[in-house]
Amino acid sequence: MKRRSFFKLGILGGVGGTLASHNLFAGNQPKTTKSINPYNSGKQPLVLSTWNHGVAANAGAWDVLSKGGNSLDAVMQGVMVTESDRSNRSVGISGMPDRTGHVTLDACIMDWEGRSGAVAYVEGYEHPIQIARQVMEQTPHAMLVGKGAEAFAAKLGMPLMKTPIPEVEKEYKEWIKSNPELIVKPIINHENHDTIGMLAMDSNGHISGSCTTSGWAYKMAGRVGDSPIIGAGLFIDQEVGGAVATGLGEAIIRIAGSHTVVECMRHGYTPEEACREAVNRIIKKNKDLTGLQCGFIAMNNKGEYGYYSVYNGFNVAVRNEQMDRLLDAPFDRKW
Ligand code: SD4
Repeated sequence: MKRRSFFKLGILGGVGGTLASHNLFAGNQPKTTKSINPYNSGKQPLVLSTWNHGVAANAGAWDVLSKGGNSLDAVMQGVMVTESDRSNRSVGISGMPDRTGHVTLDACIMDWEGRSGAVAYVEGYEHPIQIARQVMEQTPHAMLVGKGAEAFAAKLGMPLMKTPIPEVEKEYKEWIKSNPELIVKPIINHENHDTIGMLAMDSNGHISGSCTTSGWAYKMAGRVGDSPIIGAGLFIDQEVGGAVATGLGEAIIRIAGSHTVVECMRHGYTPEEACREAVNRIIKKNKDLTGLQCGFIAMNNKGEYGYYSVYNGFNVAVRNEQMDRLLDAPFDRKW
C-alpha cells in the first residue's frame, strides 16, 4: 500500500472512531456486562448519592467499585446499606408509614445497557432494591407492585420482616392522634423524609443508578411516588449519563424529572445546568412552592457531575479516588 493511501485510510479510521463515540452505531453495541464502553472517555470510578446517609451508602458502593466491580453491583450494594440502617426513617422497613400505619417501599434500578427493574408498594422486605434487580434480571417486566412484588420476593427466598418496627409504630400512634384527615399536605422534608438515590460509574465507564425509599411520610394508602418510576426518580442512558431525583415525587413525576435531566445533558447542558433546568420546570409549573423541595443529581459519561435543588438544605455525597465528601447543592430559593 502506498504511503498516501495508508494515510487516507488512517483518516477514515479516525473519523469512524469519532462517529462511534457519538453512538451512530448504537444498534451494534455489545450486550454483555463485560463490554467495553464505547462512549466514555473517563474511566475513574465515581459514586454520587443523595443526602447525608449517602456517605455510608457510597462507602458500600466504593467497596465494589474499588475492587474493579461493576456499577450495577455498586449501586445495589450501596443503597442496601441505607435500607438496612434501622435508624433511618425514610428508607427501608424502618421508614415512615402511610396514613394507615403501613410501611410501603418503592425502589428501582437501571444499568448502562438500558435495562431496568422496579417495585412499588412493597411491605415487609428489607431490600426492595434487590427485588427490583431481580425483576430486571429474571422477569420480562419493568415493574411489579404490591402483593405481586411480595409474592415474587417470597419466591426468591427473601425473608419477610415485621413492619412497622416498634419505634415507628410508637411514633405513628402519637402522630395519628392529631392528624386524622385522609388527605395530606405536601410538606416533604418537614416529615424527615429523604430518599436515597445513587449514581455510579465503574472503571469501564459504565453508569448505573438506583433509588429506594419508604416514600412520602404519612402518604395516603396506595400512593406511589417518583422513586420507583423510570424516567421520574431515575434514568440512565449510557450515551449521555444518568440522573436521580429526591423530594416531592408528585412534582418530579409531572416533569418526568430524571429523564428531563438526561435529555438536557444530551443537548449540551452540563450536569448542574441540566439539574437546574429540571428544578426550573418544577418552579414554573407549581404556583404554590410551600414545602415543595425537590433535588436532582446527575453525572455524564465523561464522569462530570452536578446537582441542584429547589430549596437550600439538599446535600450530595460524592466519592471518587480523590475525595469522600458531603457537599451542599446549589438551590433556587431559601426556606
Ligand atoms: C417520594 N421522592 O416518595 C420520594 C420522597 C423523597 O426526599 O425523595 N424524599 O415522593
